[in-house]
This record gives sequence, structure tokens and C-alpha cells, in this order.
Amino acid sequence: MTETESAGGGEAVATRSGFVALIGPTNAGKSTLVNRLVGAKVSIVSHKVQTTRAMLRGIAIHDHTQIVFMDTPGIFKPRRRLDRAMVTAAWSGARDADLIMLLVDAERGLKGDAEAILEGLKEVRQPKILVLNKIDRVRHEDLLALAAAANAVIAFDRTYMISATNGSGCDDLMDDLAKTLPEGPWYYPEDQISDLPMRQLAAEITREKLFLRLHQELPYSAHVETEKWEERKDGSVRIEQVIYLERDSQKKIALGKGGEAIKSISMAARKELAEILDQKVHLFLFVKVRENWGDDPERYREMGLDYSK
Ligand SMILES: Nc1nc2c(ncn2[C@@H]2O[C@H](COP(=O)(O)OP(=O)(O)OP(=O)(O)O)[C@@H](O)[C@H]2O)c(=O)[nH]1
Ligand SMILES: [Mg+2]
Repeated sequence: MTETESAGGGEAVATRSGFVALIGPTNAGKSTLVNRLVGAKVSIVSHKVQTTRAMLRGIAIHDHTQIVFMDTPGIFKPRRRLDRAMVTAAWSGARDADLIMLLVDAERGLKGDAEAILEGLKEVRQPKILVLNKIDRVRHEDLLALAAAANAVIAFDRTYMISATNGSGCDDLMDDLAKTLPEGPWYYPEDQISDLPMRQLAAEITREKLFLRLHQELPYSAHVETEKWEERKDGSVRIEQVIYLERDSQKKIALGKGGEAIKSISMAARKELAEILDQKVHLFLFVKVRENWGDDPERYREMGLDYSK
């Protein structure tokens, strides 16, 4: 047999695919890790807690396996309706997955929410992997103690120690997932990396810049919507977005002195959008007050959250 024949008639390698839910306390680095494993920004990240609001899928291919990562909102003790809807979305993500990765900020350890999540995970039947993140900030001995403490509550199938920001340990984790997910056809086309429509990702990017710029002043009550998306003949795109705040007093903060805050938010968002879209972007941001949007069912539908929870 010639080489060509053997390649043409060679054995087909079975494809694998599956859903992997990332759950964990807020700020553990779930979105950072999804972006790293997908190899592109599909989910926004900030140093503030409660950045991710709804479940989002980031899709990666490793060897012959398509891995669909489900980035979920951080799990914490909910107070408001939005909190409850976010936490419900996170747990339902876990129940729908083939495999669950519990992400723990190794620096913070098991205190507080992580402990409660471990308890909650006892009820979940799927295989579970413990991922200790942010190991760039922790001594090795402390990591081993933390892994042992978590595994004493739940016997995890495997434990990984990684840094989502510098990538350490991430290749081994990917190899593991690619090998252990079930055989089966891929769920998404080969070139799809996210399930979020571009308009929504664009809104998320602006929300990220808003979080980053106004982290002290502005509470969590900002919501961004893309209202208009116009492809222009010259190859550029005009995007109009509205930032919804809950109170008039917040509007002043979002605009900043002489409009300085909103300008820098807009510039940062535009720059990133232009990179992602690979085209020139004209971004127009409007700030509006919509009292109690946190209690408006329509907003929940848009975010893919369940209002009734
Ligand atoms: N030093 C260090 N920081 C990290 C690492 N991974 C994530 N971070 C930082 O942790 C913060 C939170 O990251 P996110 O990815 O937004 O966390 P999250 O778990 O998605 O948070 P929520 O969406 O709010 O639940 C950001 O400031 C990240 O840069 C890591 O491996 N090392
Ligand atoms: Mg997140």
C-alpha cells in the first residue's frame, strides 16, 4: 500500500465531545480560565465580584474532542432577585454538564462560599474535577493542604493546580478533558467559539470596561444593551449601546467630570471591539436611568436568566 492509500483509507479517529461546567465562588477566575482554554476572549473578566451574570458557553477543540465550557455566575449567598437568578443559573449549568470543574481561588481557600458549594456538590452526580486556581499566588505546601481539605469533603475524580492567568497547569487539564469526555459527534461547527451573539458580547465588553473604570464608585447595578448595529459600506460598523443605571445619582458617576469617565470607557470598549471584529468601530454610548431594572422581567429574559427564582 502506498502512503496515499493508507491516508485515504486509514482508520477514522472517533470524535469526542461534551459539556464541562465551571462552577465556583465569585471571583475564583472561572471566566479567565474559559478564555484561556478557548484561546480567545468569550467571557468578560474583572477583579470585582459577580462579573458573570448569565451562563455562557465557550467552545474549544483539543485533539479530536470538542469541549463546551459552561462559564457560570459565581455562587454566593443571594440577597436580591438578580443574585438568586444568577445562582440558580450556575447550579442548573452544573446539572446539565457531562463533567463539573469546581474552581477555587487557592489564595482564598475554602472559607465562605467555597465551603457551601462543596456541600451543594454532594447532591450532584456527575464526575467532578477540583481545580485550584491562582497558584501563582500561593506556596506549594498550602496548595497540598487545600487539595486535601477539599477532597476530604468530596472525593473528586481528579485535582489540578493551575494559574488561569499565566497558563501553568492548563495543558494537562485540557489533555484530561479531551481524553475523558464521551465519544460522540461535535455539538457546534468547528469554527464556533461561543454561543453569545456578537451584539451581546459587545454589550458585555462595555460592561467590563464600566466595571474596570468605576469599580469603587458604581454598584453592581449597571446593565448594558446593544440597541443598534449597522454595517457600513466603508467596512466599518456603527454600534449604539445604552448603559442602564438604577438611579439618577449614578448617572453623574458614569459620565464623570466633563464626560471624562464615559469617554474612557467608550474608548476602551471600542478598541477591544475593533480587535475582536477586525474592523473599524464607531461606538456610541448613552446613559439612561431605569429605576429598578433589577426587578424587570424583560431584562432577565434578555440575559437568559429566570425571573421567577
Ligand atoms: N493572580 C491570579 N489572578 C487571577 C487568576 N485567574 C484569575 N485571576 C483574577 O481574578 C479576578 C477574577 O477573575 P474572573 O475570571 O472574572 O472570575 P470569575 O470566577 O469569572 O468571577 P465571577 O464572574 O464574578 O463569578 C480577575 O481580576 C482575574 O484577573 C490567576 O490564575 N492568578
Ligand atoms: Mg465570570
